[in-house]
Amino acid sequence: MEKAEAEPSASADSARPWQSYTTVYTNAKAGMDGVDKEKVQRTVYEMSKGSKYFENEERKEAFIRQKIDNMRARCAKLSASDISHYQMVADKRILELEATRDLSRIWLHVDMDAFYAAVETLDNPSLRGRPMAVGGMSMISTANYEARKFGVRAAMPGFIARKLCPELIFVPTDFKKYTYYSDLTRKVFQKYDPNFMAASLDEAYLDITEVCNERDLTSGEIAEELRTSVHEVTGLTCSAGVAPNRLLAKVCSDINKPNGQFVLPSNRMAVMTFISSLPIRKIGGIGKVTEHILSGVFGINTCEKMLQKGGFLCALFSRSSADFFLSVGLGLGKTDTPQVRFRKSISNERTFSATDDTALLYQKLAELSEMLSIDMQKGGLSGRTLTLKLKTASFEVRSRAVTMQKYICSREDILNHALKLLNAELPLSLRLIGLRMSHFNEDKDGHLSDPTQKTLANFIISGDASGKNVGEHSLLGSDTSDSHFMVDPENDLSIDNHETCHYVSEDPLDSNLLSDLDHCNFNLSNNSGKIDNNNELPLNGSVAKVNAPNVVGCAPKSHQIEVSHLVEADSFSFSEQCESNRPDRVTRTNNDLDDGVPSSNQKEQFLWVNDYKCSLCGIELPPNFVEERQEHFDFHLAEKLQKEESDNSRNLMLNQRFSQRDHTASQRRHKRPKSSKKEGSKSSKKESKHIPIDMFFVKSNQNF
Ligand code: TTP
Ligand code: MG
Repeated sequence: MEKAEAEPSASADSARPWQSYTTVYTNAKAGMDGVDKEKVQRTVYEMSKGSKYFENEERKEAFIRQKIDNMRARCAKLSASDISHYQMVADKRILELEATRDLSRIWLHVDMDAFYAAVETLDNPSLRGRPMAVGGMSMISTANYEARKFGVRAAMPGFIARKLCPELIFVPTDFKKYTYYSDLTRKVFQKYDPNFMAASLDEAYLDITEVCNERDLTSGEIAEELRTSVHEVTGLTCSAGVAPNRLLAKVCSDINKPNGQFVLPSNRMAVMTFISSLPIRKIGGIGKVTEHILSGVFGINTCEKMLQKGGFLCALFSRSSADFFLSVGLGLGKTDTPQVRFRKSISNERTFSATDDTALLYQKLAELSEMLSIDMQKGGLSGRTLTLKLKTASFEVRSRAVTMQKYICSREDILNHALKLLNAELPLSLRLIGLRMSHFNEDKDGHLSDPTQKTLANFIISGDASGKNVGEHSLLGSDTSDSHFMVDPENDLSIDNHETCHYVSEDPLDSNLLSDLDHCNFNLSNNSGKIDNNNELPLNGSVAKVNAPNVVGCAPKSHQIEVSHLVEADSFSFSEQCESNRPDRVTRTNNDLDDGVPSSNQKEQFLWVNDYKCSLCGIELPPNFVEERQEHFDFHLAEKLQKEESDNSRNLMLNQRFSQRDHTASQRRHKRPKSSKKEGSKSSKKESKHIPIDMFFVKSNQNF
């Protein structure tokens, strides 16, 4: 096994402090090859220094550096026999992974070029050839290729973009327009693969195996034809990548952007040659943090090195994370089209300049509610769980959810519930609001479902959940064997209706680490481990109010288990050797923190029989449906909270009726967990009960 470390650890050069400020903006997107990276880095550093964003980035950087140092120290401690053991583990695993290679399918990934910018240019041809960005001074959504030459790119604050390119033209976003054009492109995609997988408004995966065979055309010819057709229908250009799996197809579509394509032949030699020198950051699912860690600890910069350092990867990472890295080294990716696919949640969000102006925030919320309602009605959907996402002025991300007893879809209903969630947080200065609706009124076959069916309440009342489901689904065991180990950035796709959905990077490290950092509120520890069963519940709903875990500088003891509605925040830890079903959901086994109590995501795993079927309601969700599984977990949690609350009320009434009032009250006072200030002021009459998520699952697990 080669030496683990190959690169010096990142240390700040005091003369050029921006060099250690590794923002996302320096990662080249298509069209940014000739950009002076150091100039961009320096400008971003100077423009953002002292801001909240900057402080947040610095915290992340410091944390990553610390992680790199820790992991290097752990590598150094490996004995010769450890090293040879893990090398054997890696060699065996590589052989097993190789045996899963499937070269029988032809996948095409199509991605529109500078999508929003191109649509705006169609509308206003005078923009053609001039550097322009869509968005405003606080944030830009994308930039055209002329602007990219200056280092201007998506998700960059507009004021920094203007500094990089003083002539930059700003055009405000107009989502209706983008949706319209997106729909047009999808009509074209459908002709080549009726089951295409839409990954976002402007990209999709198509299995073109059949169409190539039926029409006796090469994949390159089909790609050409599809791109021409998109152009004819929309006036917009797109780029395409063809490869034997989706992971590689996505990499390929970026190679000849804009308005180009790249075909990777379906043979092992071609794949291995292609992958050998490919920078790891090109792989969907490997983001900034993973890149830094792999490079800083192991000197891994290219996919090929994943195999060379396989022993160390197996030694330091969970099996699932190591599997993902090794599979990247082999150029493996998903080739199947999921047959059973649940309709996704629908969500939207808006970023704006930070404001605490309540009227303005209400207005944003109303707009979001309206758009969500339109999207839902378009798909004939009603939903029961509404999640409000907030990003505060200091970049703390919060998520609050309510589950209603009735399905809703109207603007008024959505807004009504969203306002309750928002009002509970105000006053607050915000820079982003998002809304997500989930738990739609249909089952996996698209049939309307009865919200009262198969609920946690039924489960508790009948006491029937456990053995039956386990037995019934043991036959699914084979499906779960190795099918879920790979991080699949295109998992988060919609298939049913090709609805737009958020592309969620499933970087096994980034998603755990960064989001935790993003969501970490450093001053927020007194609520740790508590889910507030808010007494101010809407009449017909329950609110699960959860804080993201604190992981930096305020690492929680692991018995202070929390659950977050954000998948990522619920799945922290990457550097430790531990077992988990998914790289992005690895469990915490840090010896410093571990007190033997399972973490919340471990508990969530307990929910799934054979890692496939919900033991509470029988719904089937493969492990790679990360977001859906998180939502499903939330759903049961909300149900449980709701039931607990109604039980509490009933008990209270009974208690009141059957004397012992004083005695009971004094006992209750004694037992009541610490309430938040807000609750304390409002729950003097009503029984208030906090239900930590671990309590919930300890109870439920008894039935497993
Ligand atoms: P991308 O496909 O990443 O970017 P793009 O289409 O603008 O440019 P290209 O593919 O040629 O590199 O994203 C598609 C659209 O999604 C983009 O036009 C705007 C929007 N978007 C955001 O709103 N925020 C973001 O951070 C990103 C990356 C994209
Ligand atoms: Mg694009």
